[in-house]
Amino acid sequence: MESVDKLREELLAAVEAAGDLDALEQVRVAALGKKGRITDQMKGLGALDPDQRRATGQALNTLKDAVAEALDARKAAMEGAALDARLGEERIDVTLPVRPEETGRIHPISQVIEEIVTVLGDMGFGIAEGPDVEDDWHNFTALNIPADHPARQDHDTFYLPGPDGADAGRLVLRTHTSPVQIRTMQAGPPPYRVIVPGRTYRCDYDATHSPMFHQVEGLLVDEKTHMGHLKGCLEDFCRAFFGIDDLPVRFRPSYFPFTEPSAEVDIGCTREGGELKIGRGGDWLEVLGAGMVNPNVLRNCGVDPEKYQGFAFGMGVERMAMLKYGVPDLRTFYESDLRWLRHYGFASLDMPTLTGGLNR
Ligand code: 2U9
Repeated sequence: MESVDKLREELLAAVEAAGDLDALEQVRVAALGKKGRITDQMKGLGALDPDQRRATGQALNTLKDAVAEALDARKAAMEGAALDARLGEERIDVTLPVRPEETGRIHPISQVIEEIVTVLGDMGFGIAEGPDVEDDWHNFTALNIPADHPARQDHDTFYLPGPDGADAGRLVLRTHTSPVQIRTMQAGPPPYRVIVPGRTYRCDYDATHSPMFHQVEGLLVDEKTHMGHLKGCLEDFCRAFFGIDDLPVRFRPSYFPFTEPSAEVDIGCTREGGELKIGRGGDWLEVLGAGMVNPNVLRNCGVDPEKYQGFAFGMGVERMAMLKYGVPDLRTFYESDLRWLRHYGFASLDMPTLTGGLNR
């Protein structure tokens, strides 16, 4: 048998002398492995007399623990030093600006919906959504649109064939988002303050019309709501959306079956040498339709028009985007031309906020 003290001295010295993790592992195997020196000594215990066996056994166990502990400590020190060295070498310069990347662009339609919703959401409107495929009652009848109204005619509206191909019971691709306001009113009692962004469908196609387009409509119904509320709301909206504090806004009488009185909303602009400029100036540009909700519409939804009044408005998202960002042809919104999107699109982190500005 070797002297336990000598063995301790040698093994601890070997642990200290190990220069790297591989060398340390070799020391561990040579001391504690199956054929290691401590294991060897343990195997020899059987040849000793009982008193010696107990004493040497205890001493070897203590030695084993001490060597294992020294190995662990040395390993932790080596790993700590390696980590310190790496951290010293691999320092990241967080002051470097991000590299420009091809990360894709936000489509102007998404951006403008987000901008409209940001302004109106801040005024207290909530967002409502509904189906693109509607029934005749929600899309037309409830909105006080008469049976012989041109909008109902086949050449303006996409109809889906009814049961057995009949006209009766046929469904329709909604021609406006207004059926969502009808559904909102049917779902519970007033007051209502909702805006409805969404896709709409009309059988039309040229530089300013597409068979699928987007609208944002708004509805507010409460007791004592009047035209002054409508005017203030839309004046504020136009000024915030176009980012012009003193933008002239005017209300011009119009007609819609679902509102009475009705108005078209114009903003001030100039047209010089064919170039449109929104802001000051003696010319006008139509941006919205609006009015006080027709009492028949309220009644159709179970709302008492003697007690409640409301205002409503609607706008075409493509038109708002074309005016604000100077897009000349509506059809380009749907061509998926990447060069166009790089030009007219928005960076993904440039989402609109009222404090940061709507179009940074
Ligand atoms: C309910 C009651 C009234 C929504 C309104 C307009 C006027 C309007 C057009 C703008 C451009 C459609 O995209 S566009 O062609 N919209 O002129 N929309 S009032 O009136 C409603 C809606 C729902 C229950």
